[in-house]
Amino acid sequence: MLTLFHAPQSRSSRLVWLIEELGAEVDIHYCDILRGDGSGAPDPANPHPDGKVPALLHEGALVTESGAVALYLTGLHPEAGLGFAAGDPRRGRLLTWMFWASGEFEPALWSKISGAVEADPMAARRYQQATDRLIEALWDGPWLMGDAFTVADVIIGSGIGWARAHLPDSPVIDRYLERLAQRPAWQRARMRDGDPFLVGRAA
Ligand SMILES: N[C@@H](CCC(=O)N[C@@H](CS)C(=O)NCC(=O)O)C(=O)O
Repeated sequence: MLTLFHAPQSRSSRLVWLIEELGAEVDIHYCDILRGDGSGAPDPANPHPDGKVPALLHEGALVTESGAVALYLTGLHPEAGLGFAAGDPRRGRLLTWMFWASGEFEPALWSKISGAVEADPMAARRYQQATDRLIEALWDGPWLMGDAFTVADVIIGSGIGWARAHLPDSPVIDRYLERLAQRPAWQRARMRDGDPFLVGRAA
């Protein structure tokens, strides 16, 4: 049995999307978190050691960190084709994108949001490198790894969507977001992201 601890409109939303892409059977435990504006509070039922989301429980085993949760779920569903098995020559590139997302891309975005890019030349360089790499990779498309839609598109694509205003003007990025938004799993995930009780009432 798999349970995802998820807070609407947070970093765990991308895992809800991934679950839809994979067709995975995962219970979603909707929980509260402490938000950036000071609202909310950690949910005592959430097993994440810092009270954050996402957290995944699989038969009692805990997985945290978005990239780890995403690769874990993808590995459980090879039939969905969102990852590559060990030995596949494309796997190295996929893992590179996954670790680039948390090691380079997210820090670069935060340094733009915080204003560090304007104040610190190294932060500016890092931001430039990250955005250049992204646009170059998406130039041919349709996905980060060409014709293969992968778990990296879910993780990085959701980050792009969230931080679009902090990325350069680029039709390449905009067209990529449009393609992502056309995916049925993305549309289903948007409905599932919020509290199911509230979504049910709205429908
Ligand atoms: N590196 C972590 C970051 C997780 C994270 O910061 N999640 C936020 C939601 S976007 C959270 O749960 N914040 C609550 C808190 O800081 O207590 C990951 O990607 O899994």
